[in-house]
Amino acid sequence: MNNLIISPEVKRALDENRPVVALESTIISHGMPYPQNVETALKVENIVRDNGAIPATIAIIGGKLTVGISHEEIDYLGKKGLDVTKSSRRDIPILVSKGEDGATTVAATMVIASLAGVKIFATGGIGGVHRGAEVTMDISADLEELANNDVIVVCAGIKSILDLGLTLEYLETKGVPVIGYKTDQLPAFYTRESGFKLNYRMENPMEIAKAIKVKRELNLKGSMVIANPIPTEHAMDNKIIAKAIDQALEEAKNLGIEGKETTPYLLDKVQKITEGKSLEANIQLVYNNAKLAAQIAAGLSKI
Ligand code: PSU
Ligand code: MN
Repeated sequence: MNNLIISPEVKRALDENRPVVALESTIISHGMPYPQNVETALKVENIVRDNGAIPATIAIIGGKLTVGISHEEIDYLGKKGLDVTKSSRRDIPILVSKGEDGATTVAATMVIASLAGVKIFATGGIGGVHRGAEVTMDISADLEELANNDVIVVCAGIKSILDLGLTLEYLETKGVPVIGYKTDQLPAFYTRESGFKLNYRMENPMEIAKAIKVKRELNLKGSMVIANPIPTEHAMDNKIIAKAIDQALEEAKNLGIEGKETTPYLLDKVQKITEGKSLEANIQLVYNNAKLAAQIAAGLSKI
């Protein structure tokens, strides 16, 4: 397929069945401010390497679905920020046909990772069912992708800008297991606990790799969400973050923010309200997820 470009390093690793970890690019353009976004994206790649896997940051560059973008391209997307098109599954054919750039969400990154044959993907948080979705119907395309695409996603749970309970229900309906890594609870991104109990808990990367292998052998469609709590030393105070999120939601409502602008607006607002504390937590949890994803990928290539 001539619209898919896989970097030589990633291609070689895939051909040799060595571990590869996919990384998204909306988190770079829309999830964090410059220059922290670029610094984080580059460090995440190093963490993946330090843990025995090859990083494959994914984006649409000049209409090409690119797996393993260069450091210059990471810098370009980070600087361009909100001016890059945030692209989910629906945006892919349009951007490719027009030859434009796109920063890929969890959903679009899974689509492209799957085309390239990358099996594991690390990010910060997934999209989900928004609060008030019973009226707005705002449900992230990430969830439908998790239902249908077998790329495994490692994240720090679900951010409470969303309705965590409804998001878990959606995943249950679609047959997507949510596995707590060394936890019984769904982590809530900035905090380790949400009060929502998970059905499955696993203690090491190999245990997770084995479950992934079985899922693939049985040809069960859909993903698995590996929910990895933020390290204790970086977790935020429950009350502070809950208050910031409520305030951000209120302001979004007053401004009439909707559609694909909602998630980036809320992320930015929460960062501003917490004066950067939530940004630091966000960065640390992404590092933590990159490490676990690399370990799972390494485990998977051994069995
Ligand atoms: N949640 C985060 N950080 C992020 C995102 C979500 O904590 O950067 C981004 C991801 O790229 C995710 C997207 O796929 O937002 C979801 O957007 P929407 O809700 O519009 O589907
Ligand atoms: Mn939405």
